[in-house]
Amino acid sequence: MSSALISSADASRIAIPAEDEDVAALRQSVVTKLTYAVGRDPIVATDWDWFMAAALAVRDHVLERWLASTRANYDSQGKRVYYLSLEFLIGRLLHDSLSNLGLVDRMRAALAELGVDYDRLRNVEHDAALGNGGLGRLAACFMESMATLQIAAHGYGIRYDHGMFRQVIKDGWQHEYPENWLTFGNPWEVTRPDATHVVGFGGTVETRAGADGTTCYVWHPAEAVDAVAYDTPVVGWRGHYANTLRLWSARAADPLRLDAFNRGDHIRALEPRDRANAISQVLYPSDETPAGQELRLRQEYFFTSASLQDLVLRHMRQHKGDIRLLPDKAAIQLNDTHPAIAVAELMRILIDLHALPWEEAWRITTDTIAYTNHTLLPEALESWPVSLMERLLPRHMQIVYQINRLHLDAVRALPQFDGAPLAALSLIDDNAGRRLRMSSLAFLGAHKVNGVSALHTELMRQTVFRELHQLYPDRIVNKTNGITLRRWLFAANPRLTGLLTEVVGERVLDDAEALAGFAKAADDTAMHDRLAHIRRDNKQALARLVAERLQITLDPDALFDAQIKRVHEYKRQLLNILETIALYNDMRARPTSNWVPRVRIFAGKAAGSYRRAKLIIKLINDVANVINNDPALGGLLKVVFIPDYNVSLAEAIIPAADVSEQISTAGMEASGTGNMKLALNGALTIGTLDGANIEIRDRVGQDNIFIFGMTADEVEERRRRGPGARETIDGLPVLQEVLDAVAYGVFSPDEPQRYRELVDELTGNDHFMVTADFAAYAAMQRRISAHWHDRRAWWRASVLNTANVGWFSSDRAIREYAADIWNVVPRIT
Ligand code: 26Q
Repeated sequence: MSSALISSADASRIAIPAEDEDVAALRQSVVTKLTYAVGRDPIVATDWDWFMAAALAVRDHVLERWLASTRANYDSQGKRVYYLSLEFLIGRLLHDSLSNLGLVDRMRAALAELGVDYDRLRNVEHDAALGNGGLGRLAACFMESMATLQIAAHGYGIRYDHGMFRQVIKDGWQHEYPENWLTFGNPWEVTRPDATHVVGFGGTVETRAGADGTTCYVWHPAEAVDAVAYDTPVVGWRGHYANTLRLWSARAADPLRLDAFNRGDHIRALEPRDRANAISQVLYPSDETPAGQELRLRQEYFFTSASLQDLVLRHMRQHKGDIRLLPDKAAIQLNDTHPAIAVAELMRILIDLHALPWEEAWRITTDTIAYTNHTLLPEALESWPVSLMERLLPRHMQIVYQINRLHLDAVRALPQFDGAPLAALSLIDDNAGRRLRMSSLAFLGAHKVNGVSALHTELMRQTVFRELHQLYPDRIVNKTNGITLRRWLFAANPRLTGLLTEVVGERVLDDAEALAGFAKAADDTAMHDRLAHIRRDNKQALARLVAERLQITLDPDALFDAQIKRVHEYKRQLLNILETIALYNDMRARPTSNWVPRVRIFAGKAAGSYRRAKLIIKLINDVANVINNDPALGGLLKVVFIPDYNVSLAEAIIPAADVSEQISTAGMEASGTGNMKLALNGALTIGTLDGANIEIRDRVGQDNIFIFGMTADEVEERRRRGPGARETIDGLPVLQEVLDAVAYGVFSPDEPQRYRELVDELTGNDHFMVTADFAAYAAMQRRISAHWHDRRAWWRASVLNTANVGWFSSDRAIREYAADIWNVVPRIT
């Protein structure tokens, strides 16, 4: 040990166990980082300083794997996967990295010797919140699985200066504040100034006569923006392998207009810099209805272009400049339509820069690109005004028109389309001004298009992509989503993980399907007791968090019921809170009944511009206020809205949940992934036949999940028939009483009319079928309470949930993508 770096006082206090060299080495490297990278003396170091030092020490371990992996990829000359996503919702990395490297215990010991508490320290890390929700978290789980399976992969996205906004609840209302994860530095990233690409915008296209009578096109952009690469290693399970997440930051290629500066116009001189910087400044918070702002389109093209330039350059360097080999060496996956302009950009690169003929460029493009769809909501499908596209990306629009021409010509040549209207098949939507349909562009430019659950994929074939599917019946495939067990079980719930390894053996740590072995514990009451003990500990930890943040006391013996996800009308937090009010009314009316003590937990953000969703948050908080402070209840029912939901909060709530709320209007939730995380941790699902809920039911069994409500077909049918809410409510006095209470201000005496609009929607259109599903939902909640009384039945169902959801591992999902879409073979099979 070199004691020069720590004070002599420390040196004498710390006794290094001679047998544990690793701990000593780790401790030494933390101290070295603290001294030489952070520039702090241990005596005065803050938790943040220690965090940075620990993270940098861990990063050294990761870097070794990373460089070795990169070298191995290069030597193997194999195919690489490129995952293009505007969102990577990775959360914190310290514990995740240590856990995957198997270094948690050693780091804990090393820090303890330095007088630092690991658990306090891991909590000071900012979440990397570079995503809105499911789509962004899926990208993060997939990156981790690809590293675990040793698939050579690069994630490409944007290094937002400000990620998902910080949610603060004031007087029950949501307020949005900028998020500042980079302010004090990011220990995980490495800047790569050499990997800078220039991205053009606007300008003109020049036509030139090329050799042998062909025409060449030269784009002269009016504006140039530099994309600067920041790389973060993504280390897989057991630390054998690491991939790269490359995020682009925007800089003006020419930051200062010297002409203006020299005139003394300093503000104008800095305009190009500000215009460029704006591109990577902030993540767009989504309410799933694209706002169609120019800055968003600039983000999309910026990161797509930089990524394609980067991967083509890598390909040319590695494969002797033979661009024709691209489909054999690269698989590009588009995470939703956000990078759909990749289709036109790759065509432009191949034709304009590599002089390939159209047909060959098109074959290479479609063989290389695949596209994942995450939504069917018509209002959520991206389309851009043609006028905006022509102004910003003139050359790309020429290419798009040519793709469309050839596509429609091919359609016209087919006998079955003779005389059929082609409008539905066109890339251009003529209905509301001319707009480019990004989902159609992505579909045509891809060899495979996938949905994210079996139901969703089937609905894609029947609805949004009906016509295109008829034309290309083999193109749409299903890839049901998955989650990484490393974060959502091993790291989030170490106690349950310990029990599982004890019962089914260590192999569960490497093979999610081995969880099936846990089913043998389904009827073992001693095992039930141990599970109940673990759950109670987790609930107590969550109760501490809630007490600290909200000054609300939760009873860890109550049933914890959690609905944690973005707040959106189709996810139906409103259904949940209305039923909570009904339960409250009933508890007050029949105080001596054998009630199950319950906690209704909500967490989630509403897009800042989504008025209704924000009103629903306010309603939840207003209801919570009344219920939590009603002495008549004696704490039997509590409602909590935990602010600022993010990955770290999810990691705290999920292991503590008894019931998982997955109650979207059937046909509207593409998949859901929170449903998988909660079931994995043993929560019982109350849910509709929507998204992956259906497949979860198929695996855990009818008896171990609480399914209620209309099917997607029934929803469609009922919508066709027109509004039927009035009759439904008339037949449900319990619901009428709840709606009256909300409408007349029982929960908002300061503003009795506050919820008028919500109630009007429910009694009128009720687009999301809240009233239609209310009775079935309420009945199912009562069945859950009855089930809770039967502890044997409850824990049996819980065991069978954990045991049967191994299939929802993102390792399985990635293996399917690898085999059916990318044509790559994982080194770990
Ligand atoms: C689009 C244009 C402009 C601004 C923002 C957006 C935008 C951003 C994010 C639109 C949608 C999103 C996110 C969508 C999303 O998270 N979808 C979810 O994806 C999950 C992973 O497949 C599914 O499990 C969920 O069902 C689905 O809602």
